[in-house]
Amino acid sequence: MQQIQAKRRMDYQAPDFTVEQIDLTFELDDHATRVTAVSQLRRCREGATELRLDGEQLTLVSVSVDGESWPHTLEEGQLVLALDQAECELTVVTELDPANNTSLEGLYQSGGAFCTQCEAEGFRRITYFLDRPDVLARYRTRIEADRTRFPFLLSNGNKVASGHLPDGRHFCEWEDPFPKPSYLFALVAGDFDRLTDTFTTASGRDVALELYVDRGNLSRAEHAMVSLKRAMAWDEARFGLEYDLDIYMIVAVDFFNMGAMENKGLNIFNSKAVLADPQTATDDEYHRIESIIGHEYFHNWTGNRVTCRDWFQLSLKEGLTVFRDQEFSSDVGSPVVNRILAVKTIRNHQFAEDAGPMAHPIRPEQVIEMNNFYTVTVYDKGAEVIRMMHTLLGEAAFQAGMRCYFERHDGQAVTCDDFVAAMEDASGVDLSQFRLWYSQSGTPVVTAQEHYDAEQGRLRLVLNQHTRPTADQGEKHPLHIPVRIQLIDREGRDVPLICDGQVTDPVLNFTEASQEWCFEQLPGPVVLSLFDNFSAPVKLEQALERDALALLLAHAGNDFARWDAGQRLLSDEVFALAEQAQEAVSDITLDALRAVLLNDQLDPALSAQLLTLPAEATLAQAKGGLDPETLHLARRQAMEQIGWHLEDELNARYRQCVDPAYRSDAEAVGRRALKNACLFLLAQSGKVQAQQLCEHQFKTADNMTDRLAALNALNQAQLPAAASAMAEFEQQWRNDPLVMDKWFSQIGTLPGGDVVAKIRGAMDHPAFDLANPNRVRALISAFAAGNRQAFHAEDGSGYTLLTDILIKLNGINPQNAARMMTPLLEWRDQDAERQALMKAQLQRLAELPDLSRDLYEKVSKALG
Ligand code: B3K
Ligand code: ZN
Repeated sequence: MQQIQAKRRMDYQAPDFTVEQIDLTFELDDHATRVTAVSQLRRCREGATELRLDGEQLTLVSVSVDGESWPHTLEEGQLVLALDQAECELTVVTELDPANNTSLEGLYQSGGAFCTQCEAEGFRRITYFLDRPDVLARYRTRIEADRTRFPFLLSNGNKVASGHLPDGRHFCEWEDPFPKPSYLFALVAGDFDRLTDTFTTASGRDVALELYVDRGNLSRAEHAMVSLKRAMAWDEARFGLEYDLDIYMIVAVDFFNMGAMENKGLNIFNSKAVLADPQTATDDEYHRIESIIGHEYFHNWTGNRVTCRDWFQLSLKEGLTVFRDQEFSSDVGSPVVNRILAVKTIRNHQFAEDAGPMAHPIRPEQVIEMNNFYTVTVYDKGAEVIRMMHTLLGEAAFQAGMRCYFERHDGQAVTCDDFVAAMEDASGVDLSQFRLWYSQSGTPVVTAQEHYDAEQGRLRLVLNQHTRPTADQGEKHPLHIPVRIQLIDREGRDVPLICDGQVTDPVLNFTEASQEWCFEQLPGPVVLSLFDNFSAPVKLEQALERDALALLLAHAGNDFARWDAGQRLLSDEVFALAEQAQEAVSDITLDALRAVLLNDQLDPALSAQLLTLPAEATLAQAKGGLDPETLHLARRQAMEQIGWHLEDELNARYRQCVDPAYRSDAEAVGRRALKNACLFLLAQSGKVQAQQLCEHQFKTADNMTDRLAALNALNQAQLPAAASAMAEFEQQWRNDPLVMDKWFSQIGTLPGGDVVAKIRGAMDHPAFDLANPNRVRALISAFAAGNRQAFHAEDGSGYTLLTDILIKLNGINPQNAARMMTPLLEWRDQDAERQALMKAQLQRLAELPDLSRDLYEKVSKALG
């Protein structure tokens, strides 16, 4: 492996030159697209004499300054010019080959249409440019293309001109009045169906809304449009933020590396994050679409109007925008279910990242390939950090902080520190220690000790915090951790929090390595619930007996705390089974679950979550040292017993939740979730009646949620009817790749021994395409990240399979390859034999002659 130098946050320097205006002309052609970029340059540092422009995978045609051909050199990909004027006009002409661009960065083709992806550093694959987020320019874009193949020519901003050209071609010109960094540039050219609508902003401006989808898909675009309007209204109501252009466009494409991209006025979406109808998309997908549509829309202010100074500040826009999209989902849906989903992401994926070789703070210190840092840490832990500030400040002061942030920084490229300063200044809350969350990686472990004094009616609570050294950082300091707590008595009644004779705030400010609190005037023994609503992204070690957990599950005032107690109870059962400390799930837990099933006052969506066991990855994070096979079998055993013992209650609840016909409202969604959670546990019992119920639901379902849930229940319980159901599903959907992704994922997550062979077989299916990230992730990531038992098979076949695919993808789409390799990085969690097998595969990657920067960064860290 050759060495590649990392870029460091501390080395930031403001640019010597900036671009105030850029006029782009695209003469679109499959293999020879010509791009003419005319930039108005201004020198920002007195005495600067050299202009260095980023460029990758470009054919340079010409360079001129103020109309004259200009001498230049190419050094390590950069275009270097000597320049000593304070202002000038630079013209660069480049040629591109979009049809052969499989990396899906820069300008490429998706199903015959042209589209772009420029974040983080893709604009440099379009022209030589100051491709950095602190260079903000006004863009004018002219697109020329064949009129028949590409009737729609789109770019950022407002359309200002269009017309015919010779040879069956036409053109459009777009102007974006808002200065923006190059990563927000977008272009689309293609033939689409278009769904149009309008939105009137709070101040009375009409905005045209346009959603472009592949021909024939119009009926699957409604939900995205409804979601967009909902998001626009929500951002006005909750954050006081209005849309700022006359048009907002969304284009759905099939080949896309992530969910979507917030380009100014022209979002480009993965079709998976747009298209939905009840026959083809599940309730979870409807929810995800609404959340991604919201997320990209919210970026218009948090990301676009105020952007990042440099890429180390990525969480400035991503953490904040995830927080905003979570709040949106929560305000328009179920707060507790949305909180649960967010917490699962942290416990399932982010804790693992923090414990592995790619550990980094939410504001990373060094980066080799920026695309590797669009992580659960930057995004989701970043959102938790914003949420903690929200908890410490309260909604009103937090919103005052947001207003201060926009007043100070609208139109600028700023840092995470600027954001925290605005919050601090607007609220008067001291966030100096809190800032450490931006620079310190790792998951704090908080240990709780409780000392109850019955005579005095007092509880002394001692909290200790400790963050273990991480791969990137040896020394750790105590963090400012908000701890939301609650006390209940043995009858489940809320107990007031009294310290020093005063009723105290339920959020404790935990700032030292060890700290204590004393709660007085207690009516008797109490149960203490810590980190209600997951008030901080930490691991908690608190010895609570099962009966105390069951009490919290039944009575905690905070719904999240109920779920969390239930998850701890269930985890405890799985661990005891895995360690053979017990042979059967305890009655306490069975009774607690029975009570959930019998309680028809509970929101069914919450009941469904209460009945779902923690994922294997979450269990593995909570307790190291169990081999994946043992853990998998113990979890299965727990579910089998629950299904067996609670059969009657599960069946009864199932029947209560059956709706006569499909409905899409939240209540119906909740009932479907509960019904399918019951079905899953029933199937795990392995009983014949359960199999019949699954089969019946599979055959008669009038929507994809129910159909897929039945299929999944059959597969996960390895019931004999699974095979024919899989065949039937494939028959029905073989020509619809987005639906086939569900089928591929079912194969990827199959339990049992021969899944690797089945995956290799599925790769030969006509719907499979290694160049399409959706297909690859549906099959391969479902396996590597979601099927621990098979991925970690003792013979190493899972590791080999993933590596075989990574080797192929390294040459096709390095960004996707790097994202998919994560499960292979975490070899330290495994036993010695598995470690050796995993490292051997990492070594195979390391020896690739053309190892991409994306994979290099991860492989070298994993082996380092
Ligand atoms: N900002 C984009 C992500 C771009 C990823 C580049 N590898 C989507 C989002 O977070 O909204
Ligand atoms: Zn984002």
